[in-house]
Amino acid sequence: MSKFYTFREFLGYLEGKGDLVRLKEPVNIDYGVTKAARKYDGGPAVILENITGFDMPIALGIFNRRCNIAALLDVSEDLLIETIIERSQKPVKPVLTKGPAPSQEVVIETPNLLREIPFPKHYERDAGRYCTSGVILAKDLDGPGVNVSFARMQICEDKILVMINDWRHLITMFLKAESLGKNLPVAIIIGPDPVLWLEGAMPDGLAGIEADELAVAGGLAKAPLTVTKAITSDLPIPANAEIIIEGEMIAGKREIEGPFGDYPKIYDEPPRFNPVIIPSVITRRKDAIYHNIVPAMYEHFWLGGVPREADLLKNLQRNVRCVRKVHLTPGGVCRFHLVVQIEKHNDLEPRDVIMAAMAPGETSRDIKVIIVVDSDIDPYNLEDVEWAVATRVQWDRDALVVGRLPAALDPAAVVHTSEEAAKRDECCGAKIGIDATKPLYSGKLISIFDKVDIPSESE
Ligand SMILES: Cc1cc2nc3c(=O)[nH]c(=O)nc-3n(C[C@H](O)[C@H](O)[C@H](O)COP(=O)(O)O)c2cc1C
Ligand SMILES: [Mn+2]
Repeated sequence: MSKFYTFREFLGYLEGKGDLVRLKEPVNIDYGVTKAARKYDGGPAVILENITGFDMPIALGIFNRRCNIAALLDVSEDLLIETIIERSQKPVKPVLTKGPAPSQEVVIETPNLLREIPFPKHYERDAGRYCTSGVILAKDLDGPGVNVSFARMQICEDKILVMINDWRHLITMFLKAESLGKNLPVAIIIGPDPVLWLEGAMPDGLAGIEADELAVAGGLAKAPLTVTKAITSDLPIPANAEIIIEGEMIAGKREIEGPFGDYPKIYDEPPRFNPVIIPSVITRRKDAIYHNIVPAMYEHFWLGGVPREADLLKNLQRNVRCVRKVHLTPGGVCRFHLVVQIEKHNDLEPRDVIMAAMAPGETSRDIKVIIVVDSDIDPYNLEDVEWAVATRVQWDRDALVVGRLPAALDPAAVVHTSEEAAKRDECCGAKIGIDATKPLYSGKLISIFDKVDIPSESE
């Protein structure tokens, strides 16, 4: 069995290997957290111990490095994506604790959210203070399973405005409850067992709407999550989380949310009429740590990108067997630019890969550029990928552009979407596929595509 980490155990693990710094100087809740995160972006995790006006520390950058996610699953980094695919298909049901739950040590009724928890304001034009690290638990009215998903939440004193895209399970569940005139009970989990974050970012292709996502998270850890009963609903909630906000998503209610500086490093600000959560109770550990994800930094990219790579690899390999590896590059904010490595048997396979990567799906929606490379190119080495593009592509033959496909949070697509469509939140954009593989006949001509080298006996 691999090691199972609670949130604070994982912080302890990072600290133990020198991958966590503690900062004691005062940090302002407005922009100060962003400033500190910038300094350590892509580096060690950080605990800000002194947030002005709050007793609670803030932890950030826990997934600053891709290898931290591999460490969480106790696998080597090169097996990370395959491991996520494999384990997501072997759920392990949570166990209900009979004893008191650490996540309910303190109970705060009718809370003032802005006073109780140090939610930061991250960027200049953000509409306010935001919760970026909470995963939202909800149950379909007819289904047994619990859904888990991330969504950005604009925090007001007594309510939460939550941005949920049209195609999420969470919104499907809410719309169903709403059509029956019912509110949807939810629990927002901050600082859960970190496998639950990974699960909360998992696309539909790995955890369908019928899945019990607490069990999928258990599958990732190869050990059950410990849960307890929520106070104001029958949702099972993680017993070892740092902070939990219980509440309801209110039927018939929408309010304008945003702008918000999001993962593409731009402000997302069409007028978004988003659902409203009214909190009933906050429960937390006595010495709770708030976990914050600063948008548009590495923790945000890896958390979004790694589960998406698993979704893509599974989907592409099902459709086109020559696919070996996939990489959503950090320069493309781990969403927009995809490199696919294949073992080519046939000159048309790259086109199949390109079409499969553009086919409808949660991950494909964001992808704008697909570069297909041969097995001698390392898809994680972007200089290598660029070299393949430089030496193997003829643009009139090897590029395939498809226009007017669904897109999300892409500013270049937004400006090309008609006003009428934008009103319906239908953003559409173009995608390009680039076949940067060698043609199969090349070996018969001369070895024109071979990389320069010296004889192996000279090494
Ligand atoms: C840090 C982070 C923030 C996210 N924010 C949002 C968001 O604000 N709105 C949204 O619809 N999806 C957001 N997502 C993506 C969804 O959480 C993710 O696709 C999830 O699989 C949706 O789950 P569901 O379909 O089960 O509801 C975010 C993902 C991450 C990793
Ligand atoms: Mn789901």
